[in-house]
Amino acid sequence: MNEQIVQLQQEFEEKLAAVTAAADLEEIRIAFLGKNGSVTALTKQMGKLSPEEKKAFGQQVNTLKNACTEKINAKQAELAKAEMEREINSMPEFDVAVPPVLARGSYHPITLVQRKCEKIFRSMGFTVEDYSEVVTDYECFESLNIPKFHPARDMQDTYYLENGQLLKSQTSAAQNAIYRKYRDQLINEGKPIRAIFPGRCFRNESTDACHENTFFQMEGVMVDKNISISNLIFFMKTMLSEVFERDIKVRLRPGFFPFVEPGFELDINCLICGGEGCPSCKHSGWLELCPCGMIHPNVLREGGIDPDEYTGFAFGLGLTRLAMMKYGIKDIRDLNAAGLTNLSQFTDDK
Ligand code: FA5
Repeated sequence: MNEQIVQLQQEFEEKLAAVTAAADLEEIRIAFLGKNGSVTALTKQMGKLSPEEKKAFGQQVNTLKNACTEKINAKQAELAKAEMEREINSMPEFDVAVPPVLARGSYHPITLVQRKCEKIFRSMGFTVEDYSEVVTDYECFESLNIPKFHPARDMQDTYYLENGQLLKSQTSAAQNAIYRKYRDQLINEGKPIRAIFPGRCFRNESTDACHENTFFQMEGVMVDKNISISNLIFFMKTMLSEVFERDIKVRLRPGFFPFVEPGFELDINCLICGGEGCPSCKHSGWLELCPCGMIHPNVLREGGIDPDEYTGFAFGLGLTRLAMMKYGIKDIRDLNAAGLTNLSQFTDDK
């Protein structure tokens, strides 16, 4: 082998063996294999050689070049591995048995209010029902005495699916199914129907401080012989005094809903402004909270119940608004905004 090549190889080996950092390795690469490096310089000598010498010399230079490249790459991998081991060894000990220091989760204010209402109504013999968010036109409107083209539909425009189903605009959409589920017990065993069904509702709505396009209601129905408006008022008063744990000013005024007759609007004195008027109550001092009324005979009949024999009441509590009043939340939109700092302040109220 050419003596110059042998010497260069030895020099390279010695320098490489002394390398302990990636930066030094790069210096060696440039010094030997770079544009002006010593191995590259060897190729420039080839012009002076005869064709035979050139061939042999060229092969030796190439072998040296490849060997240097391989050794540099291997050294690079070795240094990276050593660096990673150093990092791992310098990490603090990790004890999997130590519990993580994380903030405690909390229930959403609507969940808290819903659970509270469920507890109150359960204690009065009501069952708690679950119902789909996607319903048919029949469930949401037709069965509730709201035929097609009835103007009452205008206030409950909602989101329609291509198959004609819709996202329910009111929890009343479950009424028909509840009557059908329990009517045999009512008729054959004399057990009154007492059910509540909380759920998410959807409306095509211009949002403001007290209107959202997605909100919660809680429907309640009671059907038996001789149910009257006094029963309705009793249950509404009991529910409100237990939810708020103090006296609340309420007012009952006539209201129209095709599925009740007579129908009422139950408003509560706005607890955000104390009745003086603010954006949360549309500056009226009162907040529409719980429309209600005596179930319309057509609706009972549609549910398979004879309205000449049975009567009942129904109400549609605005759960989201109830949560606003209970916790002093001024803008309904904060409840859907997923601001965990705001929402988590209700943690301790189980
Ligand atoms: C209804 O939805 C009737 N189904 C209620 C009912 C049931 C009446 C049974 C009679 C018998 P209304 O559209 O008014 O009614 O809504 C009921 C309550 O839901 C309102 O009082 C209000 O508290 C709440 N609510 C209605 N729309 C919204 C909205 N966009 N954002 C937040 N809460 C709403």
